[in-house]
Amino acid sequence: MVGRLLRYVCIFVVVAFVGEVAAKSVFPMPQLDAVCTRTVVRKDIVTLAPAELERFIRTVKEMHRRGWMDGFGSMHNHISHQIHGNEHFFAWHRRFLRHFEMLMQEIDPEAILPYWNWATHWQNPLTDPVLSSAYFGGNGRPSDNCVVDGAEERWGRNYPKRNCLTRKYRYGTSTGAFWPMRAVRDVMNTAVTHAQFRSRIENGPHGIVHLGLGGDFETMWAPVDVLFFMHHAMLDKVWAEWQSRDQIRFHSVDGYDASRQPVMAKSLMPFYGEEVGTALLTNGPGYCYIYDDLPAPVVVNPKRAARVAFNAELNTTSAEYYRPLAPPLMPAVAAGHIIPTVPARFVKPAGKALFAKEESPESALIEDFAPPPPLNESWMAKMNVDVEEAERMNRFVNNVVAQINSERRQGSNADAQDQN
Ligand SMILES: [Cu+2]
Repeated sequence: MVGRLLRYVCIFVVVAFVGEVAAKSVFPMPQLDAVCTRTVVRKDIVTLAPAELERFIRTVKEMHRRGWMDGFGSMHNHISHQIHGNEHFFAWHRRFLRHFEMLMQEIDPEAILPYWNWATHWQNPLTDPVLSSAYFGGNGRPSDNCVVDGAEERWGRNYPKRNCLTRKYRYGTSTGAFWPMRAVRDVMNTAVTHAQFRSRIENGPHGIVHLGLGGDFETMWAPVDVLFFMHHAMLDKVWAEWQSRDQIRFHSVDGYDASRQPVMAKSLMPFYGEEVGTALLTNGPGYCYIYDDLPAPVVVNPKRAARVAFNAELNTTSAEYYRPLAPPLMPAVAAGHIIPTVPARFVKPAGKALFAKEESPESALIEDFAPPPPLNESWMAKMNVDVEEAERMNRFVNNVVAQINSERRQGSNADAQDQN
């Protein structure tokens, strides 16, 4: 009964969405190819050669001109509750990114979606070239939050209503910190199930970037901004890296969908109606891409992979699929979802110098990195966010940043002593 009801709801959503976009412009929904005729490499946008960057920007400007960005924003908004806060998140967004890339290639067959590595400038995103006028521009202007620099300079949108493309940094002129790669890696190292991994990434680094940029970027029509696709390509890469650590992750998922039905490889992705299992390999049929700093996923027969995994347990020397992992920083989470309560951030002792007198005064010049702030409540409610998980992830990333700060202080003391 619930299933039937849900099917009608889905049909209604699809009809409403198609009707809305069709009324304004044609939004193409190409089928995935059955085979890969080539496999392309998605790169970090800041490593693109000038001609590659120019090609990318020219292509997305044409997509915008054709009204396709509105189509992506509308589509994402209509089914948002089905694709966030549950196990469709990663596979569905991978399919959505491929949809975007296929439309890019309809305009220019050589165009490839790059990713935005927000971890590179996690501590101060204002210094990130991607948010500069040479790439995709920064904050919206104060008067109306319109983006007025970069590739999307003075872009308009027609969805959800006619307006300029907006960004409104979370703290006025700053976004707040994002996640350092070390924290992302720790999640990769410690999350065992798809559900654990998805929940930690979605409620952690994924959310903090959406909220930090603000404006359209913190809404469910965020795909009207091309930066959305580069942000999610980064998340897709992180997922691909986590998958590559265990063959079985190329073949199966776990957890539940929005209506608490199990999500399996055979489950159908919202809207696209294709099996989740078809989206588990970046270089699988219809997807046909890899990431620049990850090895191409090798398709192994799942039964054989299971056998190898079993053998690996018997004989650790044949454990070819189990690379040794860095010591986890959050073992308690892996074991049972509880993070020990530790001071959330490094606090300078009030009224005291940061370092004792015998320490080098140079070291006191090093300012601590600030950790990413917590997600805010109204956004979490809108995004279907798991509030407890978001709080856990905030405590977790605070601990990682505290550790980075303490290493920097130690390193700087050691440097100072070397010079003495
Ligand atoms: Cu999304």
